[in-house]
Amino acid sequence: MDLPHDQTNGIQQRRRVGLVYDERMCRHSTPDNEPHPENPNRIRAIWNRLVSAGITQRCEVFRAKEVEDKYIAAVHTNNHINLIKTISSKKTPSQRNRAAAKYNSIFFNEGSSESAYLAAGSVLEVTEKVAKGELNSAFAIVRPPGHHAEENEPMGFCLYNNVAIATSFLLNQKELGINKILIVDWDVHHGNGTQKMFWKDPRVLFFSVHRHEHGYFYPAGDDGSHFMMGEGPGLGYNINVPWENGQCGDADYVAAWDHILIPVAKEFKPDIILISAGFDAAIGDPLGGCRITPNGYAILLKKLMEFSSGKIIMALEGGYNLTSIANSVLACVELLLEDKPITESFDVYPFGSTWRVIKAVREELSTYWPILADKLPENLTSRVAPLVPTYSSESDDEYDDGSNALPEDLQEDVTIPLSKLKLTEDTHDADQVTAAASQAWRSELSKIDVWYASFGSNMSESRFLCYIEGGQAEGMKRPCRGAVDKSQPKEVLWKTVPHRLFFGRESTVTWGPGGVAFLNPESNDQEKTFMCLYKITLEQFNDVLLQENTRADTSSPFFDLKALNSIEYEKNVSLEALKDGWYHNVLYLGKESDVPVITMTCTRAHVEGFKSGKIPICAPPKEYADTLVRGLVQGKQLSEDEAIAYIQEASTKPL
Ligand code: X5A
Ligand code: ZN
Repeated sequence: MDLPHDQTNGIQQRRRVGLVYDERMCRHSTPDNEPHPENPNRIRAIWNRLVSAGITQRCEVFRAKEVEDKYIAAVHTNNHINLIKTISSKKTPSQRNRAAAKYNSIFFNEGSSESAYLAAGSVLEVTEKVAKGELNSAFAIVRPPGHHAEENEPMGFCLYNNVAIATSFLLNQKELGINKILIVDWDVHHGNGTQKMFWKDPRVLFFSVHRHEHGYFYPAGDDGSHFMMGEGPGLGYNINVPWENGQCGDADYVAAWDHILIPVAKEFKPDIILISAGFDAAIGDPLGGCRITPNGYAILLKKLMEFSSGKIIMALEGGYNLTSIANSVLACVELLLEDKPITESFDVYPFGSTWRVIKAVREELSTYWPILADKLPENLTSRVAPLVPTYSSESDDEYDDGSNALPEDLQEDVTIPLSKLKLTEDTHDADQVTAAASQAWRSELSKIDVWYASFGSNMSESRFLCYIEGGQAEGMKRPCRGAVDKSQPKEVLWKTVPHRLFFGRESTVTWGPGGVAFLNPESNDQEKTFMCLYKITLEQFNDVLLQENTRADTSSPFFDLKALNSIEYEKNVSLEALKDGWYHNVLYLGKESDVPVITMTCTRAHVEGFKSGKIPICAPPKEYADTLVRGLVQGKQLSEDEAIAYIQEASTKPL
């Protein structure tokens, strides 16, 4: 036993730390155990690391318990509970696949229901024990994760919102005397589900720091922006720190703590803290592209231990590099056990963009938290680390193997101290230089024109312009962000191509239930598909690609000059960086007045999936079909009746 660490003035001050782990949470997996970053080995790796470090013997270990429906019902709809409850028992594998396809980044198998109930139950159980003082703190090693799950929608690998369920449990058990709860969400992705559940509730201060990329990073959109501050009585009790770029590490996170979270927490005085502890901002993570070290996580945790008499519950969220997550969790649990002193490293400064974000957050929130109104000293914020330009390495790609997430020489050891990171000393304008460098591809590609040929809803000009100017056209359920360069297409023209138009998938976020248009990349002389061509720059084409495939980082183009030059010979180029989007296959359709005509559609492999029935062929929803008809009629290609018949044929004829 490590007695020396546990003694203060000769009195043993053993901290009671709870751990929940249960092999049954490994039963949730992809249908045929297809490779997926959110897989059972994540929690196994963490548990094994704690066992081999001798940590589990120093903690109180619990098996998982299933949560009761009444506690879930405090944050989820009955409809959602029924979906998760019945997904395993009452469905066949193909019914489950079809159900999962309706949601964003969700898979189901026969073990999903049980795992979801155990994950939520585990977090709830240790939360209750910490609240009652039976434990000082706890770590719940659970999966599936929870923070993306919304009231009525599983999302982003999350089924039940574990942390939200535990939080509302505490609020409803009045005898526990918990009136103010701080949720710290340090997963690299925004905690959209949790944010929405406590949006109007001043008893819950929700703080999320995440990679945002101006709304391009998962979960794309504005929910994670720092303007989202809560509403009504909850106004000011929702704090988002949206990083503009990847690569953020210990120095950036410590700065967000020191200059936003900690001063606010001092005012708020939480009775208890729950951490949505994803470790996908860890160095080496394949999805996050950030660089927090295990020691960095320990620093962030230590800074929270001074509140709520150390009552902290950590619940695992994301984190996809097994070594990184195991070492990071180990560092956190060791700190919960010992509260040992940790040295902060000042070898590396935050990025210029980090200070920009922190200043913007402080300014926006200072109305509600006057402590944030003070101006940060110039000598603090002028010291910045340069951002290293990256090439197509940080797309938020579920199946990325992570080999691109770190510079070559850092891939071996994920626990490398900050001092080894090759970041040079401060230069005053380093940030401007590097921010520009990371978007340097834009100016080059802005000089090249292409015809973007549309065959689906983009044939309606007002709908296509949403991808350029931003906005929401008739029938769309969500707005688009638009391109960086918002200039109008230079020309519009129509043509037909010998390719088959068809409709597939069951539902999309923009149009709701129903199929959307695809063009078979294989040509066929019997077919004739109308296409509306927009002359735009290659830069804008890349922004359209990004929006059609909703993901990723913009520090490099996806379809660059090299790709444009080769496509004439290769006919289509399937873009690896966007490979789990539905429109990442760029197809060459010839030239018009010497300018290449390109479109984006699914891959040939997808077409095989549609043919075999693995991916559903599905008629378009009314709003979507109406938009196509509008496009064809306004473009003077067909009369309304002809356009309706054209869509009808494409949606009924077998592939
Ligand atoms: C919990 C978590 C990430 C979802 C990414 C989907 N989810 N591309 O980290
Ligand atoms: Zn995450």
